Amino acid sequence: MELAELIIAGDRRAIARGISLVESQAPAARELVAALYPHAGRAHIVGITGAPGVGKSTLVNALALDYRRRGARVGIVAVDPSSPFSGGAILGDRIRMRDLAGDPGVFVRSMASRGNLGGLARATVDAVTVLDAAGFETILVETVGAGQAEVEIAQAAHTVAVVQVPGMGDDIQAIKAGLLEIADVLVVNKGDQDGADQAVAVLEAMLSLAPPRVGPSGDAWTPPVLKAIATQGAGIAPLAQAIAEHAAYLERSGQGQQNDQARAARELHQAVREALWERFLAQAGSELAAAVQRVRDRQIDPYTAAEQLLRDAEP
Ligand SMILES: Nc1nc2c(ncn2[C@@H]2O[C@H](COP(=O)(O)OP(=O)(O)OP(=O)(O)O)[C@@H](O)[C@H]2O)c(=O)[nH]1
Ligand SMILES: [Mg+2]
Repeated sequence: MELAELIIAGDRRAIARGISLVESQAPAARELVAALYPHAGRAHIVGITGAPGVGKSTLVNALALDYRRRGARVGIVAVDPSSPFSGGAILGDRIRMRDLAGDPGVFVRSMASRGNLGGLARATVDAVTVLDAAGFETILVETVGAGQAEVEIAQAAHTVAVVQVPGMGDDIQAIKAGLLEIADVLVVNKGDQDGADQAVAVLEAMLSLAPPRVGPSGDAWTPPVLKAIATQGAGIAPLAQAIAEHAAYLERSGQGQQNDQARAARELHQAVREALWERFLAQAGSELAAAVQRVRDRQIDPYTAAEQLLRDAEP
């Protein structure tokens, strides 16, 4: 059987090979994604994002156990843009996720950046496609922070949970504005530490200042702020519930369809940009390097140089 067929049939070794392939971004990865794409699109994709050490992996682990208790198959992708090598953080994730080891209804995979964040975002989206096509109903994607790659990854999720911890107190930089914007659900984890209720209050106050999020049907979504103690499994069922409510909101409000449309446009536009650039590079060759020198020496401005190169590269 072909790799794609094996993945669709849920073969674990094939899934692992498929993810390695998309991670390598080798030419064969495109063929695999092409074969899997029509079979994906059924999973609910949940992004779990937040600063290093806030407890994302512990939360993901607890959430996955909760989903498993209710019989759903769960795929997990942990993205670690900070570590270009397979470093300690990833090993840590693997160890913490040991509760799930050996469960055939769970598939856990860590992805490292190898120094190319754009490539990481794409590889992660493709890895999610592999898990989606393999029939995992819920896919949890753990990402750190709010850099460009994380925002891209978050945009690929249907529901984004942003994780914070107490102790941000009066500190106004409590949550980066960008993170608040992408949050569909907010979690104050480490609820066993001082200041958790205050952190919840601060986030709720910030949310009350944000414009209401109204879907096409006029139905609004207000991101809930939940408290959790991931290490004790506390607050996990309400988090799963909030994620399910957001999924239901996406469906009934038409917002989900609108997001899907925007996502499809973004992914296609990005693919066109990349394909055009690659084609241009293949044709421009040494002329591109020569043009860079002329721009550097101010013999020509970048815009005119670009026009000339594009004209010359025309097929
Ligand atoms: N006190 C307390 N500690 C927690 C809680 N949740 C997680 N931790 C601890 O916080 C530390 C970091 O947890 P992780 O789950 O690895 O956090 P993370 O956000 O995935 O970390 P990175 O992936 O490295 O960004 C670990 O020592 C956890 O045991 C909690 O609810 N309360
Ligand atoms: Mg982690």
